[in-house]
Amino acid sequence: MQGTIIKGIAGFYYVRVEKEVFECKARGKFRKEGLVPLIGDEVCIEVDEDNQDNHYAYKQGQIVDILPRQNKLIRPPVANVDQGLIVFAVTYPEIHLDLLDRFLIMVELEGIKPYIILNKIDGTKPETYEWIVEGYKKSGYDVLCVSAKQNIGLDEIRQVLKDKISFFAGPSGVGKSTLLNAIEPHLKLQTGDVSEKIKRGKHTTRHVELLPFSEGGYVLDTPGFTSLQFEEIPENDLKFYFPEFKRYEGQCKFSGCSHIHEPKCAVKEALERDELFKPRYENYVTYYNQLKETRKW
Ligand SMILES: Nc1nc2c(ncn2[C@@H]2O[C@H](COP(=O)(O)OP(=O)(O)OP(=O)(O)O)[C@@H](O)[C@H]2O)c(=O)[nH]1
Ligand SMILES: [Mg+2]
Ligand SMILES: [Zn+2]
Repeated sequence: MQGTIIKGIAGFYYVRVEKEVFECKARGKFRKEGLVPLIGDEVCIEVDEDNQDNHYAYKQGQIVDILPRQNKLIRPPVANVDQGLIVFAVTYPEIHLDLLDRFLIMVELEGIKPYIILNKIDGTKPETYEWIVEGYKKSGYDVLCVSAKQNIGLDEIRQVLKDKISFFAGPSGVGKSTLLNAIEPHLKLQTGDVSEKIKRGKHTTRHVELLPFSEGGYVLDTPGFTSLQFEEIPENDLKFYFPEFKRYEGQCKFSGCSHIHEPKCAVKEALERDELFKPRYENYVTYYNQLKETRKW
């Protein structure tokens, strides 16, 4: 039988085959091959024969094969997703554009469609966050401003989620679980106070799980993250993960232009004309230099 891994707990993988969920162990051969099953993996399972009169809540089985993956993320650890909703709060915790840009690169690297969700717009003046919305829209991203508390923008999110496999990611306390609860009240995901999270250094969401979305598709809640590293990208490839640079492809004087120090660079000229979002360009330069340094070491 073929199914999808919807969650993993303590060495068990929960595989959904149509409406039924099987509790499975992975065959030893995967460990030998250095292959770890991921949430979202399409797998072939063999159901144990002595399932008839067992006392477990789930039927037991074995994962015997993992089908080729469309994509794979390390954070959150998940395979075969269509899109990522990157959630930040316009108030508290404060938005770190560095973290947002790093996350966008990770998602672009895997060819996953990103959406930027700015939550907690209730009680915050648009002037304080509009420049971010403008900046990312200018960069070609879809940005949705929402409030889980006051049910603003939730229908737009529902439309985005319909029939797709989507994950919610972002720092701890931005309201990922609260948003999912507002969209799907039956989920009853645990949420927590931001100051408590910071004080105790604890994230409320502790594991990743694929949850069926009532209008079709799946959603994944994930634990918050505070930093992201991407060491494996050659610095000269970094530009490919900034979609806004594509508009100027072939227009720089030098082929293979890094858009940093070369003369007659179309990207730098566009920056002068205010066609690009400056904080993102600056992050590009920072990451480029970091990647170059890392490679040298
Ligand atoms: N004012 C306001 N507060 C919100 C909103 N959405 C969430 N919160 C609050 O933000 C806090 C954190 O919410 P969570 O949903 O636990 O955040 P999370 O992103 O899931 O955090 P982790 O699971 O730790 O990664 C809670 O106190 C929520 O009540 C919103 O739209 N407006
Ligand atoms: Mg959460
Ligand atoms: Zn250039």
